[in-house]
Amino acid sequence: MAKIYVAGLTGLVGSAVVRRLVGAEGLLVRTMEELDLTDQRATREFFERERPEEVYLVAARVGGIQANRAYPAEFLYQNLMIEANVIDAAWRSGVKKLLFTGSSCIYPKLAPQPIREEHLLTGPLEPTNEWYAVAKIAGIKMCQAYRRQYGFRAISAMPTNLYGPGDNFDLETSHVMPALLRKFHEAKRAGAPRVTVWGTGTPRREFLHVDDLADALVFLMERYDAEEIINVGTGEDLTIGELCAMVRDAVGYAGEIAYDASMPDGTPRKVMDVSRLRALGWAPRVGLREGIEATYRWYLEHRA
Ligand code: GFB
Repeated sequence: MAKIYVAGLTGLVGSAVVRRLVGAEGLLVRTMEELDLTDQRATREFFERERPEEVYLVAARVGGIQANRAYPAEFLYQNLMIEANVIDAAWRSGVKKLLFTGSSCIYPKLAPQPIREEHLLTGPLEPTNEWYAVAKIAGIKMCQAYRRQYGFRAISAMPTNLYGPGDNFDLETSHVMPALLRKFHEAKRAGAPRVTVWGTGTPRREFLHVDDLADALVFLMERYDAEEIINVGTGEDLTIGELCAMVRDAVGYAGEIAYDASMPDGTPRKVMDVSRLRALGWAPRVGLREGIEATYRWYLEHRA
């Protein structure tokens, strides 16, 4: 029975991985208050003491397009420190396998679509999230370097945009899906004539339910062991305008949708080529409409 440490317990991804591993003996978790992963000494002492065998490094400072551009220093520093401390301490303490997660924003702003893993570092990044992206690319390179120099079995999975239970619904710092669910819900309750969303509605995005991601990460921990990064997604995308219509229907709002073009659109499109993961035998199970409806029910139960 392997001792498994999930770094990032309270986050969207961390809580989903813990849900997916529920019942697994030897599951090790710590809240940010219990263990600050930006603190090198505390992180090393934790690994020396607990000596986990498998590590899901899904702890990170994350946020939507506005948070990324509003807090560049924090997004770069906190993610760099978490990665450097955890990957190094894991190797020093004899961890057998570590899985690191990044995000599709690591790829060039104008990468060919769908985006293949080899498109990494082939062009300029999207300016709104370059700080976070550079930190995540450093994490990928650290995994690859520790594998090359020490034979450390570190793998890197790159998920697309995520959504689901346990998400951040703050309208300033969240991603688009929770923001839209909250905006349409509050407009319906208030009887507001329209909902204003950011940008132009024309960018395209791909969305993966976080429980599908957690399932894919457990699958990769068990079956993938290579230096190359691997994309995790559905391979399908839609415009933000189409997403607004789906969320409006799920919430049952009848008003209009207006666009605030003074807010950034970000990357025009970032749909993942998921053929590498499909070839290993993994596929998502949660459809987008079904996932949106389930997440809206979760929001209604937890919004207080
Ligand atoms: O989800 P989101 O913030 O992140 O925005 P990105 C996706 C698209 O939705 C953008 C539009 O074109 C936004 O302009 N949008 C419309 C909104 N209304 C809203 C709203 O109320 N809130 C938000 N947040 N967006 C992030 C990266 O980029 O993707 C992160 O910055 C990470 O680092 C994440 O990679 C997965 O997809 O544009």
